[in-house]
Amino acid sequence: MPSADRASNRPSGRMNGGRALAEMLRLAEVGPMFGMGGFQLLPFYDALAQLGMRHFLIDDERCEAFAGDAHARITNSPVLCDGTLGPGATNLVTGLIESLNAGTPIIALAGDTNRAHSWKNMTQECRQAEILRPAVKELIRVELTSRIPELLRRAFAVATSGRPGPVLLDVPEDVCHGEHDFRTEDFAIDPSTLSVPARRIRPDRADIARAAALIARARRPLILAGGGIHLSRAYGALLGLAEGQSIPVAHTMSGKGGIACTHPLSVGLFGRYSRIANELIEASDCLVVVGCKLGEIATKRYALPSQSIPLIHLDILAEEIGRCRSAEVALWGDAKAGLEDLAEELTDEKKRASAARADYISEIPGRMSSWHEEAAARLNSDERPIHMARLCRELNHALPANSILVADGGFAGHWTGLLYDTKSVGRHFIPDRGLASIGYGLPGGIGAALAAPAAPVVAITGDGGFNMMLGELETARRTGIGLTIVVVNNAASGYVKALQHAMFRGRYQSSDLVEMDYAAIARAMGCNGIRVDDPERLGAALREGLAERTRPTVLDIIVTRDPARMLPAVDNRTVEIKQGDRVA
Ligand SMILES: Cc1ncc(C[n+]2csc(CCOP(=O)(O)OP(=O)(O)O)c2C)c(N)n1
Ligand SMILES: [Mg+2]
Repeated sequence: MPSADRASNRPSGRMNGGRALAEMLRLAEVGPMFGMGGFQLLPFYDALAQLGMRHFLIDDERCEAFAGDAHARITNSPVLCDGTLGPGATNLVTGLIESLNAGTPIIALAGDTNRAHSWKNMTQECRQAEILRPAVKELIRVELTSRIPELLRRAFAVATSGRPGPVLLDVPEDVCHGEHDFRTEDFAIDPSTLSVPARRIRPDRADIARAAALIARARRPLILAGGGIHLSRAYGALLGLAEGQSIPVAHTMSGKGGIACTHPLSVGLFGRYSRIANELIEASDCLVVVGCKLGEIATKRYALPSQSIPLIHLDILAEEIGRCRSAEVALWGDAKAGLEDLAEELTDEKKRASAARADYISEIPGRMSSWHEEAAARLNSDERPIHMARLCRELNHALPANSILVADGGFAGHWTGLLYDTKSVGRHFIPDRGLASIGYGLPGGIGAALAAPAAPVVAITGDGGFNMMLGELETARRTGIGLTIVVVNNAASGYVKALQHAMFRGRYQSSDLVEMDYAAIARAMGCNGIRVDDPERLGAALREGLAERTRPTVLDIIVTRDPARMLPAVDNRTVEIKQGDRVA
């Protein structure tokens, strides 16, 4: 909505706090909202009904935060999640921390006690503001009905600026139910704060010049791209620098899709799991890290990259630079702006760089095909139960370029992080690497399917993660989305079982699950359900799921139960793991 229309559309007059909240969200054009009601926020629900706004009941508040997180990652605009006093608010914690760590813009609402009675053992009362405060970028307690528009405006500004994140408005019952005479001016909204990035800041010019000089001198520069590329929508700028200067690009799990995995300059995932990227990092003489925190997984527990390799670190949060690895040049700024400035500074180098780095660039296809040859037996395996690598290969074949794969926190995420290829730039792979909770897959898939109704959306989850969230199949069905849920059924908390196999000589404790028929469960819940134990049937089953546009399909995939073969890319029997080591 252009600002003029927004201004003429503003309400005025006497209304309650819930209505004021809804009116502001209407003007902000937030996408679908997710929540579960309770008494405190009911005026808000009533206003949504009167205004005809889209709001989805979710069966567990943790899931609404996950669904909202995936939705916001696709649209780069904040999503609203609401929870009632006490358990509703505390259930939001896990999902909000995912968004906080991943930099996803979210506006959360929590109902709180009526201040006339608080701290007198009111039902469901707890110290929720203190519990939620470290889970969000900012917690705003709303003390006056009259200040609702102003504080929601503030929430958008915080959620979408700098490193984005979740902002929670804690709204006491009497503030939500209370009334105020509002003026039209009260409902002003700054359109630039309604999507990420709200504002762009450019790195210092002198730092850009130093970084460009370092890149120009390098024979084997390499870009390490993180999730910040998506938040900054830096796709064109990344490709411009990579192609213009002949620099390959490796990515973290969250950074997958910064350039298409199928692009000749993409060298795939780096860090804990890698095809050829880690060896290229070790052989590099200049690393350009963009929108990436260089945390545990990206650095193989801080073993990568070696200290001797000069590193340029571009990040929107100045204090992230140098946290895990010192940087030769610190570029504080927006990823897109910084990459554009680097490319501009290096314009005169283009010709020389492409000639000087021709041999370097031509190594990549050779290295990739050696990796493919080595991995072929796994990727093409026709064993039963199904090999995880074969499942990833079938996903690569069946999913079109515009599809979105949401990956759960268990093995599913690691396997697909390593082996799944996005065929175009953008958020086509969504893993919950902020907090790496299991259970994100199904609700994340719901959020993604609502955000991109025209795109085929697949959520891949472990059976443990799916068990956690089974109730949300009801939500998925009610919303009428054509989501395909791939359940990696290994009848185990596989990650735990694999580590117990590798580190504790197979003394398994609390890592087995009962074998379930998830396809039958799905059918009983009114969804499509297909059980697959033959790898030859994977492609057809995926295509059937993708063809369902109005109800979810659960593909129950029977995968290896051998704990020695559950870790991606590693056969545990050949890996010596010492106590204290982490391999996954
Ligand atoms: C909420 C939460 N609890 C525990 C963990 C630790 N964890 C990581 S993977 C995993 C196993 C999950 O089992 P499943 O979803 O079946 O995936 P699998 O590893 O078997 O593929 C666990 C328990 C976690 N990541 N999140
Ligand atoms: Mg499992």
